[in-house]
Amino acid sequence: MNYTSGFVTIIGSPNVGKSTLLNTLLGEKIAAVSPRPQTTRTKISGIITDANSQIVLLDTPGIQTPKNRLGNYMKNITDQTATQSDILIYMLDVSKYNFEKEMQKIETLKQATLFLVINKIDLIKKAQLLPIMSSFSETGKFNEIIPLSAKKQDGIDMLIDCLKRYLPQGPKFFPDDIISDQPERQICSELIREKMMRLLGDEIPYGTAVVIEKMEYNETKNLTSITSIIYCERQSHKSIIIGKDGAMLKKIGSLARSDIQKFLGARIFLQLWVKVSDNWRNSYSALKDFGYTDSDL
Ligand SMILES: Nc1nc2c(ncn2[C@@H]2O[C@H](COP(=O)(O)OP(=O)(O)OP(=O)(O)O)[C@@H](O)[C@H]2O)c(=O)[nH]1
Ligand SMILES: [Mg+2]
Repeated sequence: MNYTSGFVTIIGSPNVGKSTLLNTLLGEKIAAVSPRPQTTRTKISGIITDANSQIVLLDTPGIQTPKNRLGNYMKNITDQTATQSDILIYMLDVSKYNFEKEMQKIETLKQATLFLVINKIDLIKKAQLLPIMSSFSETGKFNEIIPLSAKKQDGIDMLIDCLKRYLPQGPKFFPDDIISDQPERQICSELIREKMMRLLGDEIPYGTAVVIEKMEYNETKNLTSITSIIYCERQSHKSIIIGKDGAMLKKIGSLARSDIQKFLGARIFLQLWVKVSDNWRNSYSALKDFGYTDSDL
């Protein structure tokens, strides 16, 4: 009785900290986070359950103008996810925002319940925050305005309390121990791709996609064997991803293995292969093969 539940979508410009917030709220790392914009490419779900409520959080790709078919997919998935939620969280980076530009984007939103999350408050002085909050509050657009630091885990409880107050009555959609309805394979591929966003320079990581070819659990050994293919757009990129004597690929693999091990709670044997797929970001069939599927591409 009186159970509340609902879908909460987080949107905002690239790099404001949406995926960091999802991971912090869950207390587990399932979403890729990097200092580069456009890290997230698809919808990532995280489920927070307690005795009285269930929040299904949806992290989305940062709002931007598409430059290719992958970009169209990212925009569509963000737009669709935003309209399907009970509560919409618009997030901005307090250290790097433009009031007029943010408000232009916010004016286009048609959500009944809209929260403004002002992230990265650890980067400014406390005294600076109040006038910023007032200026957004004066617009009358938001049901709640919540300042926080997703990275330093400051203000998180306040956000959860606010979300719970606005959730409609509803059923428990997922069992207690489920933290995401995302396939394990997809989360693993995101954790591998994240390492490239962090380790590789220039445009190279933006042209990579990661596909899990095989994932097999051996119970007697408590070992999961994963074979994964990294696709990139050029032969020269492949050489850089592999690195001198395979050093870069080794680094990507070892960091990814550590994250996947924590996520799956099993020992991991991770094999990575690198292949070239020319101009895949504009190829409908390659996008489909790599898991970026949307009817409106
Ligand atoms: N100082 C500080 N940095 C943060 C905070 N939250 C996130 N970051 C950093 O901001 C960068 C971007 O974080 P993400 O979570 O990947 O941002 P995002 O909004 O998901 O980005 P896209 O997926 O590209 O749209 C990373 O380097 C994070 O560590 C915060 O509260 N404080
Ligand atoms: Mg993200």
